[in-house]
Amino acid sequence: MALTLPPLYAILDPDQIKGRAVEEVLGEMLRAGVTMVQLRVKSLAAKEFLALGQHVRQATDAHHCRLIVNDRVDIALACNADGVHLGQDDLPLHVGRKLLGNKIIGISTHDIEQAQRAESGGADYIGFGPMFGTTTKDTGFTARGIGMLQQIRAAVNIPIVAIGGINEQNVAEVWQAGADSAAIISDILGAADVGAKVTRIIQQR
Ligand code: TZP
Ligand code: MG
Repeated sequence: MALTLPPLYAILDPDQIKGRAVEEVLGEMLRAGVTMVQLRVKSLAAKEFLALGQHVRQATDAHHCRLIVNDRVDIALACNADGVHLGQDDLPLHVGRKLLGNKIIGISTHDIEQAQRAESGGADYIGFGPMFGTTTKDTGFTARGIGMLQQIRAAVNIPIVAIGGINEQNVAEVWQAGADSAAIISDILGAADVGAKVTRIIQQR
């Protein structure tokens, strides 16, 4: 069955949380109504990544929130996540599908060709970006912008998660251009009041 994504796809990345416990920030997001969380971990050993994934799974389950694990099919399976998000250099989509069955698989894309390849290969959604300038990740790509997002929208039918430099101020524009969902890291994790930030974003949809 086709996947329906919520307007906000919140990304939980421990490296982007300063001076607070990851668990506490996650709790604020969930209480504010986040229903899809991606766990993005770039600097933990597999054992710690798994332990965090298991904790995040418990907390998200308690709030009926979906959990997607970034990069790692093994960790997604081990913590019973709803799916995985794979980049162009991660395990290929067909291998992820073989291992994950009908769990959710999202694929990062940066142009129309990648987007169409992900769709024809059976991805459940695509990530598309970087939409705007961002310092959270050195993507190696220039900002794609609203015009290119509209072209991607016209080129594929599966849900689109826009990512990169999206914040409370520009999120409405991204939805308007055809993104089903907006993935946000720094604008949420860096907010003084994470719950209030999430609420202000969700309320715009
Ligand atoms: N992929 C493309 S841009 C990006 C990722 C992971 C970073 C998005 O972070 P932010 O802080 O929402 O710009
Ligand atoms: Mg990746």
